[in-house]
Amino acid sequence: MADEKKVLFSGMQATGNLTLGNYLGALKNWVDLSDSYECFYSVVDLHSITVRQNPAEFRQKAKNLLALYIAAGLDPTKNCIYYQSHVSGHAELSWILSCFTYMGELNRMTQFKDKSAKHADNINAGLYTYPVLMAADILLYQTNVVPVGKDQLQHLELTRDIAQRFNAIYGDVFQIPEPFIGKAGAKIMSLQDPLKKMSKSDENPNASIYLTDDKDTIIRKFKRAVTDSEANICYREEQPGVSNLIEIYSACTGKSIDDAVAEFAGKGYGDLKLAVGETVADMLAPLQTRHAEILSDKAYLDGIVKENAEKAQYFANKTLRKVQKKVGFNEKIR
Ligand code: ATP
Ligand code: LTN
Repeated sequence: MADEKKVLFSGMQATGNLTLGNYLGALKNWVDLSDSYECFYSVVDLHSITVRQNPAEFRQKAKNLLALYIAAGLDPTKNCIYYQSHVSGHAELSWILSCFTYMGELNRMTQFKDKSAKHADNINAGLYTYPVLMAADILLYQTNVVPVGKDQLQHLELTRDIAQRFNAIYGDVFQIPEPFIGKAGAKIMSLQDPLKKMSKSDENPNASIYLTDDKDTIIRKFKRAVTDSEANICYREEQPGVSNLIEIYSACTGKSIDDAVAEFAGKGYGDLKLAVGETVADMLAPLQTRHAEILSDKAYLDGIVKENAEKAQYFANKTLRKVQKKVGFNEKIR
């Protein structure tokens, strides 16, 4: 790439309202990293149809998500922000890579196991080959780093294995990507069951803080957060609920875990919950305002979508052509 910056790729699915977990575990890190890399941030809509979607709602959710990337602070003139479905190379490379992926590898993927248990009536082949499409997303742009939450590490390991396998046969075609896990907020837990990760598909709305929740809702949800009966604010495995609140506080304020714990020494759980609630609400307020502004400006958003899809397509095609040639497809006559 022109300025020799390293390449960063990441994506999120538009399958529901984004949660504080998505923000602290992914989006916030994306913004922090965006100046240092050549960045591609995709709304991975191809991945989303592994679960049934209502078309009209899905279209709107994907648009909301794309606007949220921008509202969170990603400059769409510097970062390539686009819909995965607008760049055909993702699906094309995915097919090729699926021929270099073993069933045994896919059988081990925990996300597949979780999602098949959740959607037992629709265990489709796309759900199964989902990690191969993810590998294609990453390898298509010669990505160096992939910022994700801890839950995606297994998919990234598989991506590296596929890339190394392909390179061992055909030479150095793919860059081998590294995961990037943020220091704070790598795994935000459910407010109702602190042993489970906060997830946008959780049926209990009190379990998650949505990025669109207003201040009252946020404070109410934190007040109801499940803690324990120790009545002592500590950050330790035996107190997962309280530790999660501390983790959230630390990720939002930038304070270390130790400083956060020290700040609440001698205080009660009620004080902690209120402080965390207010901090989160204040952090989200400007993002919510900006999000509404972006969504109301159709011409602006359409321009971004078009320009960035073209940019992504250009880089994607470079890798795709090389791969097609390496595996032995005849060249297209142009
Ligand atoms: P779903 O409930 O639909 O599976 P999800 O909320 O788990 O969704 P994803 O779309 O799978 O979210 O993930 C988007 C990004 O957010 C990924 O990088 C993922 O690692 C990160 N992420 C998701 N949940 C959390 C969490 N609780 N804590 C930290 N990071 C998270
Ligand atoms: N599988 C991821 C979303 C995703 C992704 C990617 C993340 C699809 N393609 C490429 C990083 C890089 C998820 O469920 N969060």
